[in-house]
Amino acid sequence: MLRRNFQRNRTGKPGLGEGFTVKRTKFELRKVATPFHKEWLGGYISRNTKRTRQPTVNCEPDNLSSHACNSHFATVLFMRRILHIDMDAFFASIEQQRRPELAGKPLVIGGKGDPTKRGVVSTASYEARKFGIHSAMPLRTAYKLCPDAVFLPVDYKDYSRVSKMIKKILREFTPIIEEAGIDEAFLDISEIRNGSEEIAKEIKKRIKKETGLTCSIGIAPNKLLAKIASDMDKPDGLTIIAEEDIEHSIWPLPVRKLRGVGPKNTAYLKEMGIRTIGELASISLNKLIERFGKSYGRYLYDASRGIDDSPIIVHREPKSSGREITFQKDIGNIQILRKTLVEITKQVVKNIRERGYKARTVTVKIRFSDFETHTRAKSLYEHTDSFEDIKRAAFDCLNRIELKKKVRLIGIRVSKLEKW
Ligand code: DCP
Ligand code: MG
Repeated sequence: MLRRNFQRNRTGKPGLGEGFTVKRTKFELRKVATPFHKEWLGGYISRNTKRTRQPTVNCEPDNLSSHACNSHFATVLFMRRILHIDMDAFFASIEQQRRPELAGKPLVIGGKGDPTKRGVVSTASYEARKFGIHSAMPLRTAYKLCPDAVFLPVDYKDYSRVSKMIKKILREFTPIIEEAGIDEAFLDISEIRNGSEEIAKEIKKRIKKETGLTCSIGIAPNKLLAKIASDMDKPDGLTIIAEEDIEHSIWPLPVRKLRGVGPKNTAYLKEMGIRTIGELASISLNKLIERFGKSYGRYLYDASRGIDDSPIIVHREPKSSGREITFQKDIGNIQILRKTLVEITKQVVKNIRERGYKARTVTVKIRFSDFETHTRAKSLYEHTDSFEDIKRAAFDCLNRIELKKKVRLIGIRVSKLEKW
């Protein structure tokens, strides 16, 4: 893509790419260039001290020697490649997978799975969607639309298990991953050497093999476009969007396809005579700011042009997990304190186990009625999620606090967590 853009600029053809590419290129470089890349680029990096004070590349095509243009790293540097993956009819597909007799049938997942009771549709199989059934619709309405559909309750625990399997597969491709929901994620694949299509096909293959499920993938220079792309060819789709595709594949889409454009603003834009993203792109920045305010107006202006600089937010491992109880009445009875400590320890252990962590340090906190607060910590011999071990350490800590006054709060925290 980079090479194509440069060639187009070199030939001076008019269009979205001209000027636009160069400007964006500088920006992308600021965002993604690692010290390694900067070193690799060597003399190509200059400091644009006047405006941005950020390292930028002198983008005159002739200054980028052919080896830079030909290199895979040039692509890495100048254009992010963001992949968005979204599973197809996620909850319903898992059910169809574990009960093959449901495959190809209209299937509705929601509430307790009883369409005569209150509750909403979580999702419906593609076969059920043909009847007009969709997420968030009352189960009773879904039943009216398709009485022959199979209705099942939500088995969130099992869907989370499958979700974790999928995220684990994705992490094998890159650690730069943002978990955007139970069945979706953004991956920054800029630094993977293989082509976009090849990566997407490999991901699809792995997921299908290990879970039996299909997904849809979109690849684009940013999150905004990648998410739109993954939705374009569902189910089992693969759509790659480059900057030069914006005009013909994004502009005809309705404005609500843009992230952040909900029903209210869709209706408001409709009143202004704007239905498509292309129509939105024809409105001046001033007018959008006038109508929607500075921040949202600017967002709409950029988004309609496919511009989005939002970073991938990589999940940070939690550092600790804790629980505290403030008593209704200050407590002077050690037995009650011990019992409460056991209770909150149980909750904390449950929490770390569910998230697949083990802890190395246990800290107990006591706050007396006059707010004087004491903490004691104990390091464990090794990482553990054993209730008995953590409880023992918590009691050791509690015993090291002199309980000279009544207690208003007791807390436990486990830290130095590691994934297991
Ligand atoms: N979900 C839910 N309630 C909603 C929307 C979704 O419980 N209002 C759940 C059920 C979905 C899952 O989240 O299976 C993922 O949501 P998606 O929007 O990705 O929907 P699907 O994966 O079901 O279908 P699609 O193939 O359109 O992505
Ligand atoms: Mg989905």
